[in-house]
Amino acid sequence: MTGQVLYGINNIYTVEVEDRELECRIKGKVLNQRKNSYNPLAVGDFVSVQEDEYSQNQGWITGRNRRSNCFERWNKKKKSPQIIAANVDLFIIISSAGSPPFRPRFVDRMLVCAEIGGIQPLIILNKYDLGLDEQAEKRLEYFKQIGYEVLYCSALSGLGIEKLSGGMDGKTVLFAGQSGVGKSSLLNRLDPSLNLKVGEISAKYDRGVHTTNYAIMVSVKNSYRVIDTPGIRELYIPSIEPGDLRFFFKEFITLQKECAYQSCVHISEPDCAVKKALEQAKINGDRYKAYVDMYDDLTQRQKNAYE
Ligand SMILES: Nc1nc2c(ncn2[C@@H]2O[C@H](COP(=O)(O)OP(=O)(O)OP(=O)(O)O)[C@@H](O)[C@H]2O)c(=O)[nH]1
Ligand SMILES: [Mg+2]
Ligand SMILES: [Zn+2]
Repeated sequence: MTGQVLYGINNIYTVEVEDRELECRIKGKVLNQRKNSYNPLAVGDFVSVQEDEYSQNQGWITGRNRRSNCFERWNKKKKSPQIIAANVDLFIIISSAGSPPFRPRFVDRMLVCAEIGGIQPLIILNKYDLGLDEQAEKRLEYFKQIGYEVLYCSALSGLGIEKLSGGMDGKTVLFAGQSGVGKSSLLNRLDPSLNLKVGEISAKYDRGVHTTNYAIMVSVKNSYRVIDTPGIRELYIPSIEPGDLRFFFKEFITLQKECAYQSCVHISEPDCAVKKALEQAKINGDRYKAYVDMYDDLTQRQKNAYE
């Protein structure tokens, strides 16, 4: 039988098989691993399962199907890739206008993860009821300008909820972002019967308290599925070649044909069309800085790996 992983806690995976949920463990070392990842399975994975003969609603996972896509991050502590979710149609990057403050560079990193994973992204600015400063507004406008969809929402007032709901119809959707931005609150607003746990905002640090502690796929009103995930503290992009990072910045793609060197990474090369566009303020300076930060991080990571 084939099923889909709904969630996993301590190596026990709840797998949906037809209209049942089986509690499964992995049988032996059967999962063919592409690379030495931190977790063998992720929410959304399609797996082969064998029902246990002796106990009800329990089973064994004997294999994993190939993923159509996935959201992968670099786990710095474990020095290995970590797959957060697999086989999703839409990657919703959730940010907030305040509490915690809007962090555009976090969004930049998430966008790169979505692009690397091959998943269509959508940016949500939640807590719009708290108001938004001009600088943040401009940065969001820039995301739109380079071709990303941005949706202003408020789980509190209901702003944007209908539009969000409509855009998810028939899809499997990933909700990801920092702790406290309102991922679970938005889901509860979409379907109050979900009754997901919602946390406070730490007054001292002005950020969430990591309320959701494992990723879980839920069905919403029989029309779409959402994977709610724990807040991400620090996001490091997957370990790609530093020279490939430029391909995951939408606005560089057309420009870079005009760079003097085909291999130009737009940092210190002469006659660089991206740098020129940056000087003319056609490229957002803060987003360019996010690019350089990620590039430096990847280079450093590669260096560490050889040491
Ligand atoms: N003002 C305002 N507060 C909101 C809104 N959405 C959520 N909140 C509040 O933000 C806090 C955190 O919400 P959660 O839904 O737990 O956030 P989360 O993103 O799921 O956080 P983690 O599970 O920790 O990753 C709660 O106190 C919510 O009431 C909103 O649109 N406006
Ligand atoms: Mg949550
Ligand atoms: Zn260049």
